[in-house]
Amino acid sequence: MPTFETIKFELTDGLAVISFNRPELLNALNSQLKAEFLKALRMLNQPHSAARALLITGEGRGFCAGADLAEGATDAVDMGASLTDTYHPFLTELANLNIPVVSAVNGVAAGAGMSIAISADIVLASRSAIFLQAFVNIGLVPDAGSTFILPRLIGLNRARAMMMLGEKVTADKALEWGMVYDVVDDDKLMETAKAMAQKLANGPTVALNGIRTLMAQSLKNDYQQQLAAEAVVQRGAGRTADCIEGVTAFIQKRPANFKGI
Ligand code: T3D
Repeated sequence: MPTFETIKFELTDGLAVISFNRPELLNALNSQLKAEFLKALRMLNQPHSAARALLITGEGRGFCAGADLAEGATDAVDMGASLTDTYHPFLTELANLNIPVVSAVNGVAAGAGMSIAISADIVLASRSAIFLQAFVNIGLVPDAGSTFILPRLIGLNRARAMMMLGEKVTADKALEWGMVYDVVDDDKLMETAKAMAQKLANGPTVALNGIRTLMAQSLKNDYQQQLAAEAVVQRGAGRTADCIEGVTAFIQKRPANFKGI
């Protein structure tokens, strides 16, 4: 297991937990953190990985304040190149994971930090969490996937307003808008998020990955294409030991014991 400094990484009972770990700067993304996050995600994407679910959160009072503005944020920097070289690799690795991803948003999620938070399959927020499309406040456009994900979650009108106004959105408002799955009291966030992520880690991994795949495809397919995609993915899920176990457990009126195969 590599040693990380700017993230914490644990893998227990099939559940991987990545915590951004620069709490004094609200877990702002410097080069080292981006590289370590990428490395951890690559480990999870190895065929032999024991991980069956991933939980992402932040240490301290923030989830992630986006790009570290103290690190090279000058007009001499080519920010397009910075995105393609240092953000897109981890965002792509995250999108390509074949396990479900939960984010536990424990505080402010701003800029690219918000992009990471809302790219999870299930977003849980603490009641004091804040979502901020901070980019416009420093003269930038939203990036790290925000312009793809956010309008799909909350619609064009709200997404555009968040992006143009650069105002903080509370967790309760994010819930009302459909940006997060649930909001829980601050002191219950990690317990709730870990229980949810562990349930996914104990689940039928092939089917869960199939759901990820189908949800991603539904963003671009028409109805007939999506029906065809469901048939392909269901063929795979229907051939797993977990499907046999699920049906057998139902008939035998007992909880299923999924193995992820
Ligand atoms: O090339 C590229 O990298 C392009 C990619 C861009 C992607 C982006 O993410 S652009 C957007 C970058 N993020 C921001 O603009 C957010 C900046 N931060 C804030 O607006 C506020 O800090 C927050 C609203 C997030 C939180 O406010 P508050 O009052 O709760 O905390 P604070 O006091 O502002 O911050 C606490 C500390 O964290 C403070 O340091 P200090 O004074 O205690 O030494 C602050 O400077 C530091 N901090 C917060 N955000 C960042 C940061 N340091 C570096 N980079 C940050 N993004």
